[in-house]
Amino acid sequence: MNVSDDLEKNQQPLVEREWSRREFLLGAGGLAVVGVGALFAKSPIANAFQSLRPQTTDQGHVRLYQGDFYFDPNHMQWRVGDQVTLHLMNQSPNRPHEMWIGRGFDTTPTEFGPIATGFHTDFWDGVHINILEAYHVSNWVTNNAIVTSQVSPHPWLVTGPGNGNFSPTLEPGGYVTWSFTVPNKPGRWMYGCFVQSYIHYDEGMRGTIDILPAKV
Ligand SMILES: [Cu+2]
Repeated sequence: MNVSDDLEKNQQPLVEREWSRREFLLGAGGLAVVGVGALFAKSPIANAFQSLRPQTTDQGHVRLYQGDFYFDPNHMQWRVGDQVTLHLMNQSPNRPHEMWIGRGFDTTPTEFGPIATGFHTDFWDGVHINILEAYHVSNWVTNNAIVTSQVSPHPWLVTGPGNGNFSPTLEPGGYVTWSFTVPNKPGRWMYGCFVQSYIHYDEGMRGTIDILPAKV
């Protein structure tokens, strides 16, 4: 018997043990999932769970990450009247990103046809915001939002209408935090980044926010 045969012989049971253990774990896991699923499907808890699920809202501190080219998460659910403190962080190592919230598109004609360059309706119109934190901000257009408090200094703040929609633009590694009360604008809204016109948005820097009516 040579050395390699001997090794093979010694290792064989080990491999088998590993395999069977993995198989056991997978099998047990599968069974557990099926078991819980079956239990839920039959129990009234399933119905309660389903009816509760659409009610889940992002409130309090909400974290939203920007990257090349995505928002994480790309869906949020807010409720009218809730207090939200939004932390927006640009995790890109080398690209600036912005964040608009709106509905409908404004388009610009190009040689390839019209492209969307921003949202037509600005979600932030008339909304009171408190700017709590700002780090490595290129600029922050406030448009028709009402800034009730802000950090200082704030040379990056571009106040008043006529400069585009409400949108902070963050440098790589930058972040901002602002708080607001979710305005009475229920329904589906979109968020997105329109840096380089439509390119970031088209590459995936977009998401949706469902705003639920106020709790009665
Ligand atoms: Cu972007």
